[in-house]
Amino acid sequence: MGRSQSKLTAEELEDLQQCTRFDKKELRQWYKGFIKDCPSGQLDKSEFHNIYKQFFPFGDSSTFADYVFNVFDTNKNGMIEFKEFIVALSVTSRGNLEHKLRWAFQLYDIDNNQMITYDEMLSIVDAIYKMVGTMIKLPPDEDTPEKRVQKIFSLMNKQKDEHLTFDEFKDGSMKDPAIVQAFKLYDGLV
Ligand SMILES: [Ca+2]
Ligand SMILES: [Ca+2]
Ligand SMILES: [Ca+2]
Repeated sequence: MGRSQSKLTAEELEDLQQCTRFDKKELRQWYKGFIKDCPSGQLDKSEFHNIYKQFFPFGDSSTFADYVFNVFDTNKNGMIEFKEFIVALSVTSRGNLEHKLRWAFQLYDIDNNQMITYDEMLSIVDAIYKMVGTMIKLPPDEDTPEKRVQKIFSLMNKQKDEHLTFDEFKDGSMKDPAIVQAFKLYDGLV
């Protein structure tokens, strides 16, 4: 769906309905809004940055926005097409907890090898702190990205190796609402 068009075709609607939890009416509305903001039919990185800037005008959201962008951009062509946008939106707004956690896992798993390393988690948390750090007050044992990641990572890392698997990430997230909370941060953004 790289080309620009004012309306979705019947086949496209059918396909999108299969891939999301939106009905046709909602899909048409989202499409209308998407095309209004992105007449080319694609959302590029700088437009994506601008969305985050509106929500976090005092922090630096660009790094975090880049990581989120990469999760949206499933075909890795450097653009977010409507289908990518609406599928991600469906997961983050209407997916069940497992789906949401899978999505969050992809965000943290920067190199996409199905494992989260300490460094990957630190990169994401660091980006979140840069974006919101001055807006929220954190407990002393979590007031730097390093402290927070050390805490969360060791909490989740049941199998004491160098990385988190999805199961570790899932179990840990269910036990520590703080992770799901961090994840909610962008839940409301898209
Ligand atoms: Ca894409
Ligand atoms: Ca990884
Ligand atoms: Ca592990």
